[in-house]
Amino acid sequence: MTEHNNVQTLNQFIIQRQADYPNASGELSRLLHHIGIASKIVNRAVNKAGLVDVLGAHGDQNVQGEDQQKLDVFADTHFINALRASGECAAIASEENEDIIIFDDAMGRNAKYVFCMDPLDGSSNIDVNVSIGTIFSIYQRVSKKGELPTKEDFLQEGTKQVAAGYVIYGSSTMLVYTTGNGVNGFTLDPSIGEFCLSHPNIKTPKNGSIYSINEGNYINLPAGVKKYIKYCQEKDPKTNRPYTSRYIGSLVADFHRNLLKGGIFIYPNTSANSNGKLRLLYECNPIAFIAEQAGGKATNGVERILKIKPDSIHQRVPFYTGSSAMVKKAEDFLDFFNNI
Ligand code: P6P
Repeated sequence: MTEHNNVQTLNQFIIQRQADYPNASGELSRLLHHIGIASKIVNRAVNKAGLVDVLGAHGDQNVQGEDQQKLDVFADTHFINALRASGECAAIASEENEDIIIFDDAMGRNAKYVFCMDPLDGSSNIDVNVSIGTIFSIYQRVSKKGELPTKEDFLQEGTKQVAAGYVIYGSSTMLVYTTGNGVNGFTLDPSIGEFCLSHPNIKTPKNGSIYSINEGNYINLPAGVKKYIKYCQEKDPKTNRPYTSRYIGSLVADFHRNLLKGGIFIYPNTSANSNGKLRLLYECNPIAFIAEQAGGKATNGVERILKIKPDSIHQRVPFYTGSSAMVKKAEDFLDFFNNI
């Protein structure tokens, strides 16, 4: 009996889950398998970032006007290659590319899915060894097989996601994803090069005592958010306050901690950014899908993130996500103080 016999690898899990859902297609399984491959390649580079010449800015800027770190471009390239190789992806919307990337070959034209991704989120943290992540979201295309994909394939409500997930490159590397039947977490075991099921059926606590927001933006925040921050800081043992402030400026790391321990993450609109900073398609929607599947909540302060009809692929939205009771409380403050 080897030590790994009682551990289920990602591939074994995908195949077993496919067996559980007879109408599940092999295509999604193959796509998820290739995401796993790309994640391992990126993980290897992230882990060696201090040793191999992949640190520092790439010299270009992405569509957001943000300096592209070399690892950003490395991650973007390797996920694109893995998705092309899967033969199951028709096109990609990536934070690192202004326009959609179309796989205009026989496999791509007949592929069933389109893919949204932030290939390396939090990349400004790369040089200081803070956890970073890949975030992805998968839809069935609405354009006809055999025809070229269009932007409409990507402008679908988040409720239409077929799968969503993230990879967190931290003290260990984890892949966390959902296909709409719960959330499962896999930890990479470097000794066998496999993601192994370590966090089955993740459920996030209804309440928590961690709040995550960049308080450096305080003066630019909406009144309701300012009041909610003060609420978090008041002393009230009955509601376990004051809460703890935890914010490391890497969405995947901040969200993942709160998912497991309970907490709320907020990136609201500010007087500087009227729609906030985070992008709907490849940051907020996938994280929202996971949050809801784990029993949590994700809104723009007013409505479900997953019900927002996107109007552009790099669209930004205000983002409140995590423990359902905490998100509801923050919304109550917004409702009362933003409308007085
Ligand atoms: P700020 C990283 O650049 C990112 O997109 C998210 O990972 C993170 O939550 C947010 O921006 C941090 O933004 O303005 O607080 O530095």
